[in-house]
Amino acid sequence: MSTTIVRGVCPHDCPDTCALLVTVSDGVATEVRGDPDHPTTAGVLCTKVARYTERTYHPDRLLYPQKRVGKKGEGKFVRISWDEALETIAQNLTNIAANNPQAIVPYSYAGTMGLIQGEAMAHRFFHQIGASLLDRTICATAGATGYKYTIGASIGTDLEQVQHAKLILIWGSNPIVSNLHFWMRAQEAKRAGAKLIAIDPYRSLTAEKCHQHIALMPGTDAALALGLMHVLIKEELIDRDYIAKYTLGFDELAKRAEQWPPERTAATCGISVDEVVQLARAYGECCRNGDAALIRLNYGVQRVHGGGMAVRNITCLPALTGAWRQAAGGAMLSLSGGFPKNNAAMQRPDLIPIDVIPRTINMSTIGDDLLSPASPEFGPKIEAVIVYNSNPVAVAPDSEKVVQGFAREDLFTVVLEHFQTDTADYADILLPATTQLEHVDVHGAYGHYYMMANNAAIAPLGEAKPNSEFFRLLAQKMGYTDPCFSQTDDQIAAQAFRTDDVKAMHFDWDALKQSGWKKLNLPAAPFAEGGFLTPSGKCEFYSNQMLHAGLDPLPTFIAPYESVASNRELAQHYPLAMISPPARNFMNSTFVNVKSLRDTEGEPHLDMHPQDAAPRAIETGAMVRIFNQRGSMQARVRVTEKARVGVVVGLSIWWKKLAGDGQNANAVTSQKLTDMGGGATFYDVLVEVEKLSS
Ligand SMILES: Nc1nc2c(c(=O)[nH]1)N[C@H]1C(S)=C(S)[C@@H](COP(=O)(O)OP(=O)(O)OC[C@H]3O[C@@H](n4cnc5c(=O)[nH]c(N)nc54)[C@H](O)[C@@H]3O)O[C@H]1N2
Ligand SMILES: Nc1nc2c(c(=O)[nH]1)N[C@H]1C(S)=C(S)[C@@H](COP(=O)(O)OP(=O)(O)OC[C@H]3O[C@@H](n4cnc5c(=O)[nH]c(N)nc54)[C@H](O)[C@@H]3O)O[C@H]1N2
Ligand code: SF4
Ligand SMILES: [Mo]
Repeated sequence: MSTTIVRGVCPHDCPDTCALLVTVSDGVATEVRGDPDHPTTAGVLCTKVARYTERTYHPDRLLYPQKRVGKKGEGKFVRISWDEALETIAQNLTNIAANNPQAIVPYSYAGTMGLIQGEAMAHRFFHQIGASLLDRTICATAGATGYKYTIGASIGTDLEQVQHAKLILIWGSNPIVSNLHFWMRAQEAKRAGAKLIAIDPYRSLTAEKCHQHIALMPGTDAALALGLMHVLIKEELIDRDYIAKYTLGFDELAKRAEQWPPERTAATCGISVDEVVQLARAYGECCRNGDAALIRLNYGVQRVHGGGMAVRNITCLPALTGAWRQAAGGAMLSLSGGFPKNNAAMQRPDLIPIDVIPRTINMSTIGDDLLSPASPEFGPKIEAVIVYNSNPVAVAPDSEKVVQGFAREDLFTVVLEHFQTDTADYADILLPATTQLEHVDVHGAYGHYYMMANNAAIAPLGEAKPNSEFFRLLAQKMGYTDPCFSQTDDQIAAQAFRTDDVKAMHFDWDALKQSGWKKLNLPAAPFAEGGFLTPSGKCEFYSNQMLHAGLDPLPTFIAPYESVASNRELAQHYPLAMISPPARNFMNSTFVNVKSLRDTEGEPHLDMHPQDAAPRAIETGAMVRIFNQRGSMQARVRVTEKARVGVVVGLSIWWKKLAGDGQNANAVTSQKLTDMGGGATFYDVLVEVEKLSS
């Protein structure tokens, strides 16, 4: 028996991007472990990925190409050859492209975060054919845009500093679930005396373990940040020297913050005046004492109408107090901007034909877009969708529309997948993709600063192929001759980062494959002496770029589209705010079909405060219908004070076909977009809840 250990990377959409050690015996992967030598992984994986072999060798894996024989959505397919599959796809796309290639739309997100199996060969292919572009907004663009206006780029506090912080605000983030290796370091800080404060409408697993939990209403974080500024400035808990040297627009900001006394802030956020004042003092005094105050804000704050502004306002705080002076202070959202990715070489936008000006489809409005007729504003009707690394029928908002769109008889749909997901049921051609154990990839990360290499540990199962190989073969079938379409995955990987960039320190793919990981060359305290990446080089309290984009150039509060305070008419029918953040044992909709993990989650639940449950005669264990003007879903209620009054919580994202009623939380979410970045507003939803009779 031959046993080897292969170096890999966790491919999932998680900030931690863990280094894996895969044990392979006689060609079979028997164990996946965290690399104990990788500084941020530290030998620890989450329960989901510790079970990666269970997912890889799952009896339901798609192992050969199939074509649809039943109705769309019915899920009936028959086996075909790869050649028939490629021939059918090439024919359909050629016919559509002859009329207008913009009728072809890619749909992908972060099933894998790998740069090769993500958007390298795929982008080259869609660029060459002249397809519509896809704006990948479903997760992070609102916050990324707000952060960029203020700080300049997605760069922040290094994860490897977190254990030195003395105060950590965990703001719209649930790291026990979604950022485990941050949580490990936050606990180290806690043991060394740090105070942890969670700011979250829900008493999440993380909030439960913090010293304090401030349960504000969803979508009100921008107001809380303004209230904190008010107190910090009024009580002179600010760093005048840092402000003078490294920020822009303090006087205007101070005038704006003047309008947000603790009373107004508390009323807007649904919290107490004391919570506002004490939080500002804890933060300001920590910075004043020269201790590190860290804000771990995360995407939970930005899935609402004013989500971009919320992130912007929060990221003004560390510049106001000089928290950036400490390496463990400052703020963390995404660290992806540290990586000198070579998108031009990987994705080849230069291949777009000169006579094509591609339109951009926003992935968060795929429901409406699939149902749109041709028009001068919209462009041609969508005639073909190629889905890879995503499960839109489960994850995209306003699901009823998404389903109607994918059910269109005149839409040609290709899905590349590991499993027959909710989306796969609507495919005309369903193709088997390899998992991370079966292909090569190169990764950056968004929660640490290591470049990472994934080696293939085992041969592809059945007839599965990497995404890159599918697009390579399709390009050949289409007769594309650019040499980039014959590059191997290793050749593509070698171009992933700019080899001459000091940050990547002469990136060398062969060396990275051997070592598994290498840290970027970045300063420990990125903004200790300014050096922001904004146009002014300062932290921009006042942003001219925002003014030009038609936004308020100063921090402000933008109310949710749907809340009791901002939409009284709607709230008469649907008085409860609903959020649907990630469940611990799922990764978005991935792993929902792994039985051991699904069994741990049980069934779709709705957490509801006793004061909201009692008037509806709902008790723990009752089945309820959650509904609004867009749709409805069923769940089993847990009456608990974990949900604050006025907010119900349904952890997500279930496969619809594995839920009793064939629905999930996206039955009620909306396609409205955030204030900036065109993001989805998953946590900006009003619903009503009623008990089902039996
Ligand atoms: N186990 C697991 N890990 C995951 C994922 C998963 O599905 N499962 N998904 C991955 C992905 S794609 C992402 S983007 C990240 C997401 O992980 P996070 O960035 O942590 O974001 P969310 O889980 O959306 O929300 C985090 C917390 O924000 C709270 N929240 C909701 N609305 C608001 C609000 O208006 N204000 C405030 N202050 N808090 C609010 C929620 O209750 C939740 O506890 O996690 C990644 N990691
Ligand atoms: N209600 C609600 N909806 C949400 C959210 C929420 O909090 N609440 N969160 C939103 C967020 S933050 C995100 S990021 C999105 C996530 O949306 P998606 O990125 O669509 O994430 P997944 O549901 O995990 O689907 C990824 C799919 O890719 C497949 N896959 C993985 N690796 C490969 C590969 O190498 N090749 C191919 N071809 N396929 C592969 C997996 O099997 C899986 O089915 O969901 C969003 N939707
Ligand atoms: S999902 Fe996150 S925590 Fe789990 S193994 Fe992957 S990178 Fe690590
Ligand atoms: Mo996400």
